[in-house]
Amino acid sequence: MEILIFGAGSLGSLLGGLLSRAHDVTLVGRDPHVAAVREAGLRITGVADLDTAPSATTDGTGASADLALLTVKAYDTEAAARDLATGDVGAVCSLQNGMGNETTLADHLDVPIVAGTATVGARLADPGHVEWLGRGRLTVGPWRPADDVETAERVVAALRAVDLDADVTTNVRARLWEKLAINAAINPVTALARVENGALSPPGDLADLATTAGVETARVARATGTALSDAAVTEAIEAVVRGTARNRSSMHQDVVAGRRTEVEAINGYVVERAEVAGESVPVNRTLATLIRGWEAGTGLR
Ligand code: KPL
Repeated sequence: MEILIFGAGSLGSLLGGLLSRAHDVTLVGRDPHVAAVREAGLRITGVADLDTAPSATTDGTGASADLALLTVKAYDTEAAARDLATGDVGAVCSLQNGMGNETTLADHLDVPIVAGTATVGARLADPGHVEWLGRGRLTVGPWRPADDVETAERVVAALRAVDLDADVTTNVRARLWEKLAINAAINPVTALARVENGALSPPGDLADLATTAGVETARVARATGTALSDAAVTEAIEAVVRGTARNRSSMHQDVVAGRRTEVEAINGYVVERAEVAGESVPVNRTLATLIRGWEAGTGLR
């Protein structure tokens, strides 16, 4: 299968490198990482150690592929969708953090849209080198009623062909809310405390804070029509903390690198939806305020 990885950061590069063992993969990303991959290939270390050689480019316009896997930051989805619309892709699958990405894709692209989540731990160690710090799993499903399940099944088959743990769900909205709760819990707490995900293992104050953010998110999910229990969310957060203990969350990586974060698509989204539903989410509100305050103080907003 010809696969375009749109967003060759840590997760995109890891998936692209792994998929290139069985598929024709092109990474779309930024220099100096893209230049390093073109020159010497992409090295993966951690859960597995391997040298891979996907194609790589900084230009995402006019590309053709059977499938585009979207791994750009949530605030770059619109730009990515516009670039993809100038080319010819058979289907698009978002594996991004946060909510709202699929709606943006559907606004710009007339192809099947697959929504998905990834709980894989990954870190870009150096240009051309990605660390795989948590095996994780990928769950994907058709986004709209018109999006056939076969496309999602083809995505899963492509991922499984390189031994990634992947499943199809027919209720991807529930899975997106669960992943939102995981990110709302782990990402801002690890970013603000500057700790690896494993520092949120219970018992402990950081674990309690993260769980409260996750449980608030589950309450908003239920208030807006998605069944998601507090127990399921608490278990899911604990499982991801265990499975990615040595990873720095993407928001932690962003803060350390002085980059804008995905707070609006994560805790910001929870706060916004809570307001509409008349729910109170004080922990998400506080975490969002602190991350926004850091972004403002760093000149990022
Ligand atoms: O999605 C992630 C992220 O860091 O954004 C998790 C799964 C929490 C891994 O760190």
